[in-house]
Amino acid sequence: MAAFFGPYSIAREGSGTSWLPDTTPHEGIHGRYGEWSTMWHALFNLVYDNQGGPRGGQKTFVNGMFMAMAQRPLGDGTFGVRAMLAPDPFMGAAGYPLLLASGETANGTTHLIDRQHPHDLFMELAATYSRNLSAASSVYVYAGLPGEPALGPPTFMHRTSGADIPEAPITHHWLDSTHITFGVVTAGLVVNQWKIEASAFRGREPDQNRYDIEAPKLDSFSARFTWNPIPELSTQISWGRIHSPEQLAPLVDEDRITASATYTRPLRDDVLWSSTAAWGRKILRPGETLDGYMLESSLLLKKALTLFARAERVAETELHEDVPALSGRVLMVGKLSVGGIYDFYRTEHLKLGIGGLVSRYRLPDELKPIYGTDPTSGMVFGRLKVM
Ligand SMILES: [Cu+2]
Repeated sequence: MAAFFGPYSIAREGSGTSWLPDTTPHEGIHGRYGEWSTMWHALFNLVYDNQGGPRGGQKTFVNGMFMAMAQRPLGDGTFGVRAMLAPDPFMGAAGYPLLLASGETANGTTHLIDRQHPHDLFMELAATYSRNLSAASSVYVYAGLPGEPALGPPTFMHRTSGADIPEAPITHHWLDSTHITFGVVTAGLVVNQWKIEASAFRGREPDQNRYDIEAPKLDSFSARFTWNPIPELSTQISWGRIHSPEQLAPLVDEDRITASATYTRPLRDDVLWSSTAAWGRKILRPGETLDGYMLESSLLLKKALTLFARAERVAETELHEDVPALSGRVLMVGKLSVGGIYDFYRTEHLKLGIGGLVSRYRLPDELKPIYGTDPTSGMVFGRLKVM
């Protein structure tokens, strides 16, 4: 299968139009039907989640994704279609307990706090066309309803460093939360190891109805510059002007700036190591400027054992908006998750595994009365991966 956006290996392509390092494993079940090449893959986690402390909770749920793509040559280029679906809506509108996560809503009237929202059933329905200009350059367009604009790093479930971690990052709304947007058009230019692209998209986050296709609008803009200087490394900086992202704060716009680097390196003898460092800044207009930082790393050993860790820090205002004495304060919170997965059944295209993770937190003194002085959380999960 060719790359969707230019004359390079498809291993480089992440979610939306994002890039990963060229050393990324390209996994999937491939087919060929006349001029069409197809590929699909899937990952589902059955998770028992227990978040600690007074703000915690328990839940058993399924998350993950199914992704299918097809492409064919057209003129001097490649035409492609892609679909990605999530089982998340079946967990219910309020998502799952996740301490220090914030963003979106379950009922249209209150924020989801200390919970991760479910993703929409349709995460991506997109069409692409790229045209090669030379042996090392191309132009392309991408349109999605929904889709992912050129803003932020590759989404957490599509980058090697984070794809095996069954919980969402608490930095999601600082970095890659625009990955499901109802209405996106992106145009870009690839030259050698460089890519520059711009998107127009709908700024409003998906609403609490997770099964529908929402009305498209192109009221927000972003631009991203990506550079893969060596096969093991992909870097990006991006900027977005997001119109009225939050249903519950419709008069607030957001500027977002992100920078990230992903390093994926095959080590000796069937060992792969992948890490991502990312920074995101939300500039609320009107409102505060809030930074988020994330560092995550996964080590894949002999295709049977995966070890992972993710450390994050975010400047938060939403977590304590219902505590009158703290309302309006910007407080820094931190989280560290460490875990692993053992795949006890493996064939060429299928893996069945069991895993677990533990999370610890760094809380400012002001938040200890509401979160407890030292909450600890954990997840145990079974995983089915088709790739
Ligand atoms: Cu998301």
